[in-house]
Amino acid sequence: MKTTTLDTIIDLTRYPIDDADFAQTCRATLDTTGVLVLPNFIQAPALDAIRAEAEQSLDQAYFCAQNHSVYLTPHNPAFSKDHAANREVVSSKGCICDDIIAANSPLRALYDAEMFRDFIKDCTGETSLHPYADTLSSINIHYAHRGQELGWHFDNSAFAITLLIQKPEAGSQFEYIKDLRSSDNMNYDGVTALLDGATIPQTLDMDPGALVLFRGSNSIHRVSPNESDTTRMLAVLAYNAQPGVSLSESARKTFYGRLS
Ligand SMILES: O=C(O)CCC(=O)C(=O)O
Ligand SMILES: [Fe+2]
Repeated sequence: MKTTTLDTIIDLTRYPIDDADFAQTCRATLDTTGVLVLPNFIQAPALDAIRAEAEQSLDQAYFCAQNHSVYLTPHNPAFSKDHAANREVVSSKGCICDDIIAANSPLRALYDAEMFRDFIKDCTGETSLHPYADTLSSINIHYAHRGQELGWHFDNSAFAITLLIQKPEAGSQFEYIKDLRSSDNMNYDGVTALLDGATIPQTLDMDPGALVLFRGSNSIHRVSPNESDTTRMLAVLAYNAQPGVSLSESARKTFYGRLS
């Protein structure tokens, strides 16, 4: 499928992303709730093309599983192994990188479109957004087969942009607690209660074609294990506030299995 104009990818009638009032409404939602979900943001034919590309590229995905703390920090010897700072959760997924995404993919057209980037700036308050300097990190597609999950974590980045491509029949629920921590309060007790199952998180409903903006640096979140034989497929669009930034070599090695 050849997609060159943005209106073949985004439903611009329902979502006039270049309209200042619309963008302000989106920003207010993101600011108050920590998340913005735009259902059916992607037009059906473009979503079909993205799903076909994701399916065709699956055999090139790098699958890995990691144990990590919810804070994504190394073991802290000041605390015990069972302390919230050190307790380990598991994340297991597959990933294909930007260099696998086709030049004519609707994902790339969307990622590169100035109108879309301006909308993301309007929503997040960022003044400039740039692609990654490395060849792998700007557009990724994540895969989760049966049993695979993303463990509880706080993001390192201020916000994330995702696009659900395919949804399993069961499991793979996006769960979160808004502002469980703040920049100056790790809230170990709150994290312990969640990991012990004493706190019930909120669930975010999303269907294929939805655009999701999520502020995850203080809002803990996870994607529960896929409980079906339909693979969860999700595109992640990543920008930087500064030009010329590469994802760290250690992160590329860990998540992509290669540096370039
Ligand atoms: O898979 C998702 O919906 C969320 C992904 C996520 O939280 C992350 O990549 O940090
Ligand atoms: Fe995350």
